[in-house]
Amino acid sequence: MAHYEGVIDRYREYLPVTDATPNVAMGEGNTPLVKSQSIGPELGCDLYFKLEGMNPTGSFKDRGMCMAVAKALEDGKSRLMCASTGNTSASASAYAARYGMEAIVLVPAGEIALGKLAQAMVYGARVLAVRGNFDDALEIVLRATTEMDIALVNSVNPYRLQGQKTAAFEIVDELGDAPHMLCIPVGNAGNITAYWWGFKEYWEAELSKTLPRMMGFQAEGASPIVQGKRVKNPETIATAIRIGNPANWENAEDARDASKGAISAVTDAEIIDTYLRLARDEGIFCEPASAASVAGLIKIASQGEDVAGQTIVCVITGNGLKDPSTAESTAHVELEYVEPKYDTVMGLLTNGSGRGR
Ligand code: AN7
Repeated sequence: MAHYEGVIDRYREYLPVTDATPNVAMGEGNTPLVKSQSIGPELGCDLYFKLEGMNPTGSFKDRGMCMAVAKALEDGKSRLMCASTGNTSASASAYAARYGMEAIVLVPAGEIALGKLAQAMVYGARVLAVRGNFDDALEIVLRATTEMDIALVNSVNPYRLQGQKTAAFEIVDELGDAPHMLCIPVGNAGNITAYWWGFKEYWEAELSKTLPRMMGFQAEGASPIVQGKRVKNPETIATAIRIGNPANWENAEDARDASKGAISAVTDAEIIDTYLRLARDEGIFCEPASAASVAGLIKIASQGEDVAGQTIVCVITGNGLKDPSTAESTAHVELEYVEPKYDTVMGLLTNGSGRGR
């Protein structure tokens, strides 16, 4: 079997690389496609989870970041910059560290999950905590990177989406064809765009027979595409997708319309229910934003969307370990403090009914 260090060497022929493009890699991609054993059977469909939290920095962002950093290096850049709800900054910081670049990341102050902030700090990025939201930060970054010689690595950088489309290739390579539906959370709408491009490219190359319907899900309090208008003060517990003015808005509408899909909203309560269910019934600990894809599928099925017998892939975009605060505040598990004595522990186990669930 061939050894690949990442998505650039594995899918080289489909990516905008030249002999001058360095192979920027630390094991991105090649993520597991795991079959659902509770939710899928309940809905009567063949449901798979694409576990993007298995990427090197714990989210799908690495697939596109390696590509963006490779092109920045090829272009002679020594600094990179992004605005981020957390995962993009973690990924950018990691690749910058590995390839000797300086990373400057702008994050919404107080609205980024602890694990993501920890990553940017430990990787050695310069972290600017903006007293505003993601949309404010992105506006500043877009302007700064046109005025200074700094590589912009948000998903408006076209190389990001080129790298991210490899996730669609992996799904088709593994299933032998595209699924009927792809369910995916939508924030800046880069990922839904990238997957659609990937599926189309394989289909045009006759590597798949069909195209999937692209089913995107936004959090209700941050659902500009669903509402058809910019959301000034986006709010959701899923901070990764707390975005009111998505950078890839039109591309996402194209993906939705061309694939006969839909972009709809799920509430925070639905997100958290599914977040806990994924962990407790499937063994999958994802971050809240990622649970939106599955919450959305459950919701549309309950509203009459016919999913029976279909092959469906839900993209689990990020690892649950990123957001320990949400885990603690939603799991409602009380620790049972106990003296370090065998008899006391045994007493608890034989008397008690077991708490937690
Ligand atoms: C776990 O890191 O926008 O629709 O700045 O972290 O492509 O934006 C993250 C987005 C879904 C939405 N799931 O993807 C950022 C950022 C997780 C995410 C999304 C994000 P896009």
